[in-house]
Amino acid sequence: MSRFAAVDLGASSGRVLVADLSEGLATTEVHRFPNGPVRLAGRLHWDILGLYREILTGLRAAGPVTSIGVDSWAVDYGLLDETGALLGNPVHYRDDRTRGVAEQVAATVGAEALYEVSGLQVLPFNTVYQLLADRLDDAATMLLVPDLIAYWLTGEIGAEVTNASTTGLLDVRTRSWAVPLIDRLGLPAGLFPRLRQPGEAIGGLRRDVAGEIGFSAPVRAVASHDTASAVAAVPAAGSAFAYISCGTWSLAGVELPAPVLTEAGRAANFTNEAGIDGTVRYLRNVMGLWLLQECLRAWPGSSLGDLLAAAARERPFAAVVDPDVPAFLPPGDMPARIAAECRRTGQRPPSTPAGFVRCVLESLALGHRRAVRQAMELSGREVEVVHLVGGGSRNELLCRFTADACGLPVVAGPAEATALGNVLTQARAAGLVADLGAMRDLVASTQELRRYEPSGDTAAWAEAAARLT
Ligand code: LFR
Repeated sequence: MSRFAAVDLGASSGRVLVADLSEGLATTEVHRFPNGPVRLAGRLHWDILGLYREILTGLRAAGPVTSIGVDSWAVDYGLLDETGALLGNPVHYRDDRTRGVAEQVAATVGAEALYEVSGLQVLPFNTVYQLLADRLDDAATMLLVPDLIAYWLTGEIGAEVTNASTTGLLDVRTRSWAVPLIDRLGLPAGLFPRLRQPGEAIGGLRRDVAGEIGFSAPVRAVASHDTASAVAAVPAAGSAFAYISCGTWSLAGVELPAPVLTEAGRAANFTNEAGIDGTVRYLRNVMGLWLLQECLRAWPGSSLGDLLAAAARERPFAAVVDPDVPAFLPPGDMPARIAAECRRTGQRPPSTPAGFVRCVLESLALGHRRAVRQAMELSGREVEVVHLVGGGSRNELLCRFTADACGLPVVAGPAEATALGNVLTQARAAGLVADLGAMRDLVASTQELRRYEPSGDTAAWAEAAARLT
């Protein structure tokens, strides 16, 4: 058997994809479903049971497979009580319950001390800050979202390591739970289950689950942090590449053999997340297509295709903003916030949706430029090409702007890099693919990719970049 199923949950949509490796890498998306926050009693949640139901629907549509892998966005979790029952509904990372927690921890434990151990960038929603804001009285186990889904599918408890590296509680050097740090923060070390490696078998489907979907199959750990799976499927040859995994977020950086834990990297908020095979994903979070998604939500009935076509005709650099200003993080009226940021920086805000879309795409490209350049400088890694993968690779204007802004060729695609990384990790464990290099070669030779050469208009982009600081 050479069919594998990937369950891939993104922050705005989920999908179940089946890949057949009997000849090349043929993929079918058998089910896609929306994902979004549910505001309940003033708190932003995920609809975790709704997602679970959609996953079962997708697996039923997939039919018999060799194995199943689950990945999702990072940092968010469910708490189990000692009987294994879910305590409460997982909270969305864009909820504001962690306001001020990172600052408190920095004041008590020290931001440097945290970075020294975990190598993780400070984002207000890192698991560590969420746990400190949470009620843990009845909690026996903390499971990150893919681990929670795998638990519901198999009954087996564990913590996959690439995603565990986004908690802020994993030792980046040893890749084990940072127990002294966990103790020092006053968190119960017992919450954190045994770590699993990508490729490791998790267990067979529970009998009732198999009954519901119509077949049984083993569930295998993959790089369960979606970004780690996406990076595993970057169609790069060699090591002189940067990547941008561009979806709701843009995760931009380089792949390294070891963490970089310098003060300069910490100051630039660069993160050392665990990649497949002991690699380090040295990257920065850029606000990503969230800016565009939230603008579209403010303009009901608008067509993205029409807006992009109109944005291409707008005047270049009429207004650009730093895409990473914290005000853009929570859900809300994005055009109004962008307009406020334009005014704050002495620029006239766009006056039409097309103007806003132009502003968002140029601003994102500038965010990509900054992150790719910093990744190169801080790590010393040479970069000849930028691989832009994920849903954003379908956005031609964004790809073109990114090539121009970075002054580097951009190879765009595959859009489903995360799901491909997921299935390829399973296929490798089944002995169908040799190693990470072979996984990437297979993506490069089977998936449709587009190449964008930089226009050479570097002066205009440099001038616009200067407006961000
Ligand atoms: C991308 C991602 C990022 C993480 C953010 C929040 O989907 O996983 O890597 O920083 O979502 O979990």
